[in-house]
Amino acid sequence: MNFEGVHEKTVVIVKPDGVQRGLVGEVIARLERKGLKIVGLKLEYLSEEKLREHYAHHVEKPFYPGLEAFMRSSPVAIICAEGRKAVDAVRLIAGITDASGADAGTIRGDLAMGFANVVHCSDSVETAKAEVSRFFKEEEIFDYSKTEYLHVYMEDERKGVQI
Ligand code: 3AN
Repeated sequence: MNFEGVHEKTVVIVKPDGVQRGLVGEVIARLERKGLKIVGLKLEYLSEEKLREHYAHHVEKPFYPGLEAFMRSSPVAIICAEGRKAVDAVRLIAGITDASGADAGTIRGDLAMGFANVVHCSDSVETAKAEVSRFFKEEEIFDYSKTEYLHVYMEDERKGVQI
């Protein structure tokens, strides 16, 4: 079986608000129902160093100390999901950053009210590659066949043909 076209990876982090509100299963269920394959999954307390690297674009912002404290207030659930155009697909499922205005039907639109917005997800293919390396060791990413893919994708999509 050739699943080349469906190997794009993205990282989803269920943030402390999501973990504390018992939404880990809800997030995973939404990813799975979409047809994404979970290839990495764990709980972790994020370190100050890792957060500074992850939120490098926000470190100088006035809200950063609060963001860091929030992100360290509980373990987070870190998920690596795989599929065709997975980065964009998950961004659509997540919804926009300020959850109060996120579309209904998205994780943030359905489950959050502001910047405590349940999930982080990679924002580009390039960022996703960096985040997979930042959050997962090589042996924590599982390469396995998912028979469901035979029904989630057309044959050409599984082969990586651009359509
Ligand atoms: P996203 O998580 O949608 O990719 P980013 O990377 O701009 O958005 O923001 C990362 C996190 O920083 C957000 N999820 C949110 O928790 C926090 N954040 C972003 N902008 C603000 C803001 N203006 N005020 C407070 N927190 C913010």
